[in-house]
Formats: sequence, structure tokens, C-alpha cells
Amino acid sequence: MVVTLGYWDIRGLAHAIRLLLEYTETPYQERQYRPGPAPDFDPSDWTNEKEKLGLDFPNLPYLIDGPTKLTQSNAILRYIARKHNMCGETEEEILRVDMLENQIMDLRMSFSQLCYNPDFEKLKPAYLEQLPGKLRELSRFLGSRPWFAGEKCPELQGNLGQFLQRFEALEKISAYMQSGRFMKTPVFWRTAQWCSTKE
Ligand SMILES: N[C@@H](CCC(=O)N[C@@H](CS)C(=O)NCC(=O)O)C(=O)O
Repeated sequence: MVVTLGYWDIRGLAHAIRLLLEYTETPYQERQYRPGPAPDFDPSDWTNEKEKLGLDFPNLPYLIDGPTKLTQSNAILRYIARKHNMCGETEEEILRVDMLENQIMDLRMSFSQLCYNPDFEKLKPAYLEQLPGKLRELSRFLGSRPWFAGEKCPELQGNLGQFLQRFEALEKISAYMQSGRFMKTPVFWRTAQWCSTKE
């Protein structure tokens, strides 16, 4: 059965879900919601449907898989991952997945808070100052393992960079990235100060 992924017409919180759907060869279709033009960015394409989909906690992204309807991006990722035994097997693996899920969410949220802040340029130096430390933690966590469970940044040239190369070289991911379905940009919604338009 084809699952439906609903989200805005940006990468945002749906990107990891799209990658996982592609990687697991899950047949899916997208319902991409499109806000109206500036300056109002009318969200009614979404809000008109929001309460009619039978979602317990109506939000974007959502995934509808037959009778199963869910929101919360990490719950969606875990739902797909569980079907393919990708949540870790040993206690150590499960713990690494749990920690990483939340650590990455914190990193993404601090980045998106910066990108949606009207004082983006003012706040950027402090953000960039703490970023290498955060990436070093991530790099240490990956260590010499092949898999976990912007600005020029040397931390991304070591094992994290190689991890990214391994990830993007996965057959399904590489095919997706070369397909018309892949969304390089925009990463954020129309009101963000960084990467809110299509390149
Ligand atoms: N914790 C939620 C956050 C969801 C969220 O903030 N969604 C934003 C887009 S990134 C949205 O526009 N939601 C639609 C709404 O609030 O009606 C998740 O991880 O899925």
C-alpha cells in the first residue's frame, strides 16, 4: 500500500523521512502544502485540511499508512524504521539510536531558531563559534564506526564528512538524490532568514 507523507513544500522536518522512505523502498506519495505569496504566506492550503485528516495531534509532517495515521517527525521515522529493524538490536545500539535522535533534534532546533530569527546576522557569529564543539562531540560519538546509530568546517572533513559520503553513496539514497523527487532547497519555510527559497 502506498503511504502518504504530508508536509510543506520544503525539506524541513520531512527530509529525513523522505530519505528513509527512499532507503527502505517504501512506496509513498507526497501531499506537499504550499503557502500563499508574501507577505501573508496564507497557510490555508494546510489549515483547510488540518482537522479533517483524522490525526490525533494534527501537525506537519504526518504519515498516513492505511488505518495508521501519525504525526511527530521522530515518531514517523521510528515507525518506518521499526518495520525494517533499523532501531538497533542490542541495548547499546538502542541507546545510541535514542541518544542520537534527541541530540540531532536539539542541533536542528538550535539551527532553525537561528535561521528564523530576524537578528540572524547578529546571532550567526555566536552560533558558528559553538558549532565546531557540537560537531566534535558528534564526530567522537561516531568514532571509527562506519554508521551511527555551510560554512567551511574542518569538523566535517574528518569521519563525519566520510560518514556523509558513505550515506550519500548508498544505492537508494544516491538514486533518490539524482531523481526529480529530491529536494535540495528550500530547507526552511518562507519566513526564515536562511535557505527559504528554491535555488
Ligand atoms: N515536534 C513536531 C514539530 C512539528 C512542526 O513544528 N511542524 C511545523 C513545520 S516544521 C508546522 O508547520 N506544523 C503545522 C501546524 O502547526 O499546523 C515534529 O517533530 O514533527
